[in-house]
Amino acid sequence: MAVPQTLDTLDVGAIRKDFPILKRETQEGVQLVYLDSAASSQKPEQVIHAMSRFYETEYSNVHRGIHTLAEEATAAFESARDRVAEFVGAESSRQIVFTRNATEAINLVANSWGRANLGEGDLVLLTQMEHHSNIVPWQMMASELGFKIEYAPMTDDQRIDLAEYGALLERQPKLVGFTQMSNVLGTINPVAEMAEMAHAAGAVVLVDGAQSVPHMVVNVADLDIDFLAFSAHKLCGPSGIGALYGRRELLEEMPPFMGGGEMIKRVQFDAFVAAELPSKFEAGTPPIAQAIGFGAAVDYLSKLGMPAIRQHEQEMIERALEQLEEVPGVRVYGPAAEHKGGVAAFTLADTHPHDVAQILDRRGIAVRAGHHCAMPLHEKLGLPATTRASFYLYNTPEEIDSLIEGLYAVREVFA
Ligand code: C6P
Repeated sequence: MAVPQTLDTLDVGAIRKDFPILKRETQEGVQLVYLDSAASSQKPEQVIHAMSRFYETEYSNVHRGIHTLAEEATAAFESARDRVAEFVGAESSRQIVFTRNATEAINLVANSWGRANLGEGDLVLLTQMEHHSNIVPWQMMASELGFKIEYAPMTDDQRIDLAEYGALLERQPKLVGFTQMSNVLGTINPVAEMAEMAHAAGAVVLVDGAQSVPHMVVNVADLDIDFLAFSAHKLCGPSGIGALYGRRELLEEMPPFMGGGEMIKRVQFDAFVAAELPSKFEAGTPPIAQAIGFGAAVDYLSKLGMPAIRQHEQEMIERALEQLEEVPGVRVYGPAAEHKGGVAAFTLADTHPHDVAQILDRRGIAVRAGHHCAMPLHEKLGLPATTRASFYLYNTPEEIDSLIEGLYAVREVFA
């Protein structure tokens, strides 16, 4: 299914009916208001049913058996890969490696590409707004291989400082890795421009799409990037599966990441020959039903249209920022709405973010509080923690009103 490029408005009322969990109350008489989709999204019936139908009628291991179920399960599993490839604009589904999540996809690049290409004297360039998943794997490899890591700084309004980024590129990093959308600031980075600059400096480009792929059109060919990491669970799919897109020549040259069944062509007592792509990187039994759910999730989003989803979230964040800024004591982090996805991290005077989240929870409002797996970024902002509300295709303007009322209630408790 092709991703529609036309803008359409979402029928949020109808969409909400697809998500059974949104009907629930968190306590008697307290309706759930789910504002934590940046941590993980909720799942529509279309995904839940695709997975249960698969378990009920087709389930088997894949790529191994020659019986009917094995063949049907393999076809369904590979069809899911085809649809995920199409969703991100990959030329071939061989360039989509199924992983456990975005984190594992980045670890795959750091371990496999990193081990083959990085050493003493080399540089990897990241940014100050990275999630731990795009910092720690590089730190682990750096301590083993001896390369250095630098972090491109941010402007005062918490966007990438492109001048500083350009200056760091003059040091010729071998790889540049950055998030397309910050999970704390909501900042949407100019990926195509950053990738072009990085390529001109001779670097390979890895994009962390964990927060962008669920919310906007992400096309690897248009962006001209080398690697893209993302997770199914943030885009209406199940947990336990994610994907790495890779430029074919790079994936072909990279050594396997993990060893075991499935990733080999031939094994002898003293040697092995690795399988073709993508099996080379998929050791062991894969997350089979999760792949079916992943395929159903990208079908669901494609049918609604990613531009329409982005448009809805843009409207939500504009409204949220306007209203949040009127609550006395609230400070929101990140740039203006036009540069942001549907993520608002904020502090409320000196009330601890955990207290804010706990009081909101009593009103059924689910938000996340803490460092959101971005401790260096919080340190840079001079904050131990923030409270974060994040929006998705099923959220309504009324839910923002509930959040704002909730924050006034928090203020009263701590007055
Ligand atoms: N951020 C959040 O609440 P995994 O856990 O592998 O599916 O995704 C990791 C990841 C990588 N990059 C970014 C920008 C992310 O936001 C995340 C996940 C969640 O913000 C859980 S910590």
